[in-house]
Amino acid sequence: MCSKNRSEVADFLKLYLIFESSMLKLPLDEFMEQVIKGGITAFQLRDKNVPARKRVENGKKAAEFCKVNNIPFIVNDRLDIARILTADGVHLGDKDIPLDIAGNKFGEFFYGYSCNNSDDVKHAASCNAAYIGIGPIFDTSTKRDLREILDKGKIRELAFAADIPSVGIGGINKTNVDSLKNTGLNGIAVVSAICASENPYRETRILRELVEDL
Ligand code: TZP
Ligand code: MG
Repeated sequence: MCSKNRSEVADFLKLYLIFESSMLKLPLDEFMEQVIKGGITAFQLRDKNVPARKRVENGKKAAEFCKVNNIPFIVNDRLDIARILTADGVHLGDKDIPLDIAGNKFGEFFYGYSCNNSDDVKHAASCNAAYIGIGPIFDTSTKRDLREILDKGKIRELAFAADIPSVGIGGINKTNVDSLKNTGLNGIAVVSAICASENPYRETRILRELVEDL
């Protein structure tokens, strides 16, 4: 069950790092040290470009860093991997194991749900999702089969459509965070801006400062 209340969730969504090991420019341990020092507030194991065995191995290391530093550890798509790694949360989308079924069967996690329209938001709310991801906000090459890019009006509409904390996702980096002000988002989720950086500490630090003004 989600042991976090609404305001704790809203807080940890500030700077939500979604991890892809294939993008890293430095060893995993060093990367984790840097992003934690830089100020990530949540971590998601996505790591879709490596086989499951490697994903679990990377996840084990990353989860250790998160646990010691009190950072929520969330697994994308894979409830089996979430269980193996004793994750705090699981993030699902419309193509994954249905949120309602997962929530009933695997109540040990809190859930995040990807939303691109108001039906998605209604679904997330009816399944008691702890938070929603709203996007894509900008174009990005990180994800294939990208859904429709949302304009600021739509982001605002979805962010206010349900009383669930929300995080924006898709192509977000230090040059465009400012444009998300007053959209009602509680924070940003990024993959390449941090994972592909030569200096993850600096990048994280800059993004963390920027999101304080959202
Ligand atoms: N869902 C919507 S866009 C996206 C996901 C997982 C990828 C975001 O990656 P990046 O590199 O931050 O644009
Ligand atoms: Mg998914």
